Amino acid sequence: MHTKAAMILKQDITRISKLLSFALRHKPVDLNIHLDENGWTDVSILLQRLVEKGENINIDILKYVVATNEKQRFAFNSDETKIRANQGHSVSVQLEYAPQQPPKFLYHGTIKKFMPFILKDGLQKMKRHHVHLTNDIATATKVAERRGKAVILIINAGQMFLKAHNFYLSDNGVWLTTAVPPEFITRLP
Ligand code: HQG
Repeated sequence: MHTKAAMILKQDITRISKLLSFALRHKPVDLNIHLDENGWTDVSILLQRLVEKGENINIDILKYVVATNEKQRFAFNSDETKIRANQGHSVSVQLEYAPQQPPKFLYHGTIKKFMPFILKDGLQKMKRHHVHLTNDIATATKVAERRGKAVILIINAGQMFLKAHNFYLSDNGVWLTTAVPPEFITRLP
């Protein structure tokens, strides 16, 4: 299915994926595209803009980039005329994920220097729409290691849920919530 795209270099895929992440989550104006209120943008216009930017891209390559993205950061709509980022936005969009019951425990990876603030104020969404949580320690560790030595926090999501905190599961398996108060956080020894 992806044969036409098979010759594209890994570095090209990475660059296109980063361009997409940035435009679809943070700054659509950089690519001169428009996101609708649910974060979707028109695929043919997006392709045109990428070509104008000098990218050697077509629909097959775009599908390949989306399908092979290791964190499944992007999704097409059902007829593949629109594309959006699954999570991670700083621009205001309604992803419309339905609230759902989380596992008893979730994890968040951070670094030591943020700990005094996190213990005092809890986990905050900072520049994004939500706090990002995972159901496995390995992913939390990877997220933390973007910044330094990992500190892994265990989030008592079951208790939070009982106390009416909403949780959402993004299409690429990231658990999202608005904030995690300090009483639901313990540090993994
Ligand atoms: C920290 C990447 C001070 C928080 C990753 C984190 C993830 C606080 C940073 C996704 C705080 C925010 C999200 C508080 C939280 N005071 N610092 N009260 N509360 N923090 O990038 O979770 O590659 O917005 O611990 O893999 O690191 O973009 O969140 O260190 O899935 O797809 O503030 O981004 O995915 O950083 O990462 P971020 P995150 P993508």
